Amino acid sequence: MDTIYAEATPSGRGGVSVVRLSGPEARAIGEAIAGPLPEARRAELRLLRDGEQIDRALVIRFDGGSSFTGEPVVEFHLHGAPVIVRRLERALRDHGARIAEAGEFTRRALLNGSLALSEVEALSDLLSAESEAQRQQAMKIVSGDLARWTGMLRDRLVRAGALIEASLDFADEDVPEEVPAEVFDLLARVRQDIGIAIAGYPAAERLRAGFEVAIVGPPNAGKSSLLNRIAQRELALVSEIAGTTRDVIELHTELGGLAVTFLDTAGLRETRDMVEGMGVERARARASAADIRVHLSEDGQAISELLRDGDLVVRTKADLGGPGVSAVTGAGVREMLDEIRNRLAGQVAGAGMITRQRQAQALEDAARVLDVHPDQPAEVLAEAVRAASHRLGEVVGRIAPDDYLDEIFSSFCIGK
Ligand SMILES: Nc1nc2c(ncn2[C@@H]2O[C@H](COP(=O)(O)OP(=O)(O)O)[C@@H](O)[C@H]2O)c(=O)[nH]1
Ligand SMILES: [Mg+2]
Repeated sequence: MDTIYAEATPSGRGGVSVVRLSGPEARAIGEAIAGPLPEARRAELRLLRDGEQIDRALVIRFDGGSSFTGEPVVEFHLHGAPVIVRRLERALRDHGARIAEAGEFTRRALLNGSLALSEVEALSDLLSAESEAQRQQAMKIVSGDLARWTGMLRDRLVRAGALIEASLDFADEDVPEEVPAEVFDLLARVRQDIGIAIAGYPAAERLRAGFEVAIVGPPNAGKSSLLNRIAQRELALVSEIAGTTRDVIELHTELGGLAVTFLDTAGLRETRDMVEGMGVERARARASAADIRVHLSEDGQAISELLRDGDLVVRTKADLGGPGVSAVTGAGVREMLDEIRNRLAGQVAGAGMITRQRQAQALEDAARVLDVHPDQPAEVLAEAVRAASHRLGEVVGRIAPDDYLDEIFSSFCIGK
């Protein structure tokens, strides 16, 4: 196993730059550059040298088993300047370390069992979180809630397994011992909890992915103007000519803690213009896939072919008289956004900790193998309990196919 290094802080000038060194030679290389290292997990100032003086830096040593990667790690907290970082990195290379790949520290943490697969997945979500709700959701898993929950279910299975084994041990050849009722009670409770968790998956997945809200309506309703009002800048072209908007224009934003993408779409109408027609088709497709549609018009009519439960029907150009919103004055826009936010929050109210298909699948498998008839022989029950426990272990997981890991780590940066 190579000893790897990378700058853990963003490169550039700052208060401090942290360079992390991890691997079997970390301690030896650290000592060659910093002299005797401080006690584990204690920060001390050292003069770093490599033929010449490099920097005075805080040095922290972590031993294998109690570091982020699970390997011996040395961290150097340098003065924050790229030239200092580059000079130290050269010294590390000269002592045999190599630069880490993107996500390689985390990959080692997974390999060495100091992070579970679900924690790595959540870490990737945390790093790409754009909203408060996404951050909170990822943080729950990073802090181990999912691992604790599956651990609790597995404890129940262990207890059930022990009860089954005991009944097997005492079974008389002729009179098979009854499997105690507590076993079926335990298994039923595990299946029930799994059912609840799976039911919360679609909502949690949507929270993780973020929401789409499409603004639809006839040409010239003021859709692009409303998008610009929400964006507080001129994102979309506005004109009094019908058919101005053709592509779908996206505004990524955070709405009361939720990640929301607003879509401005081409006005829906029959058209002979081929390009506008393509825009209309695109508008229909994106709008019907969105989580909510805002039907915008001057007369308060919805586009009936796209109207679904939970959509908003909004009158606009209220500044010209009548109720509704106005993109010109901004009247009513705040209230409309609050309403959208509440409806989206309502859609994810039951969000649980299961955020990925992979986890939901493992849970479904566990529930399925536990679905055994009480009349089955004790050996069959015991095997079902073992198999279910194994599936539950996969939810949190240590191993995963390489291509799955490659995909996850591709979103990490070097130094993570
Ligand atoms: N008075 C008034 N005019 C508006 C409002 N919103 C849009 N408009 C005007 O309506 C026309 C069409 O606007 P636009 O945003 O391009 O509509 P779209 O085709 O639905 O995207 C433009 O001339 C806008 O200036 C509004 O709230 N009040
Ligand atoms: Mg438009």
